[in-house]
Amino acid sequence: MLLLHRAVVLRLQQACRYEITVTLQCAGNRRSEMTQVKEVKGLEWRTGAISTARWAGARLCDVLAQAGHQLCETEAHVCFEGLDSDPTGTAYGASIPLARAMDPEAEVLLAYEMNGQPLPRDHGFPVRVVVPGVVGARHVKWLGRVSVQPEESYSHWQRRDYKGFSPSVDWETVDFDSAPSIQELPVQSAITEPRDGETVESGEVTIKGYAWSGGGRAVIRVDVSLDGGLTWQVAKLDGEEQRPRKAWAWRLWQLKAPVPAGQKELNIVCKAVDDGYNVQPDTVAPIWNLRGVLSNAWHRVHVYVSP
Ligand SMILES: Nc1nc2c(c(=O)[nH]1)N[C@H]1C(S)=C(S)[C@@H](COP(=O)(O)O)O[C@H]1N2
Ligand SMILES: [Mo]
Repeated sequence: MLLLHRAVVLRLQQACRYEITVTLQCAGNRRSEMTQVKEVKGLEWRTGAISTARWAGARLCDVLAQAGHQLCETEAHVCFEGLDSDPTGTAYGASIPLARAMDPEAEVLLAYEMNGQPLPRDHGFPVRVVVPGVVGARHVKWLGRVSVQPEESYSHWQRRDYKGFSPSVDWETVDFDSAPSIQELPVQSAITEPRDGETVESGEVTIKGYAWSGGGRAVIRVDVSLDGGLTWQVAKLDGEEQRPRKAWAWRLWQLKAPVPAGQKELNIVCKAVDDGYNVQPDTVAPIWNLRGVLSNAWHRVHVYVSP
């Protein structure tokens, strides 16, 4: 067990420093689109529950190795506790499998810097966990304790939340023990420009957005449609080429396309493909779930063309 007091933070800073760019996405990103199908429990996130930063810190695998842990504890999990607690006094907690934590290629960090500065308070000062390619809920902030346990964290957020279910499951019938906790997230993309309901100039339209996939899978293509998905054009991916199996950061993308003459409205759609050729589902109803997580259907915005 490792209690994170000042001396430990100092020791982490003396360990070998790693810096990586990682996108962190909340399981509830784009939940508001699920609400349009049927009511769900949770904050009404649109496309903004995702962000990307440069994180620096010590690798968790190095810290665990120093503490004498080995990969032979195959079924074990690394449990994290935050220093924050809910109104009942229970600390925030989550866990990841030891196998990921011990894998140097997985680059799990105990991060003390964000974008070259000490972690801001809101993002977990003094130390937070960064688990590249994995759902935001496991990136525990204000880290207070790390422990290796035979089972997953017993926290509410590991066992009674952040799990996916069939659209037919409701709060009467849900059995949280029947589904695995969300770890790696599925392929995702969204349009950030233009906004839904906006009026764009005739002639040419510029469409921008983000695309990302979990588990280090690289985005290999983003398809964009101006006619609701009948015809498609391939967007230009900006930023750096991603490392194979370590594509932790999103790709921003854009497409400049002529607006077909006489068009009064456009139904803009985007969808991404990752290097496993995983694609996004076309509509949200078949992936609806009671907690509104894993919402990754084609993203659609409807705009008007100025006459
Ligand atoms: N200690 C603690 N860590 C936490 C949380 C929390 O409530 N307490 N929320 C988690 C969730 S659900 C998400 S999506 C991310 C959000 O990270 P950010 O605030 O840096 O964007 O933090 C995770 N880590
Ligand atoms: Mo979240």
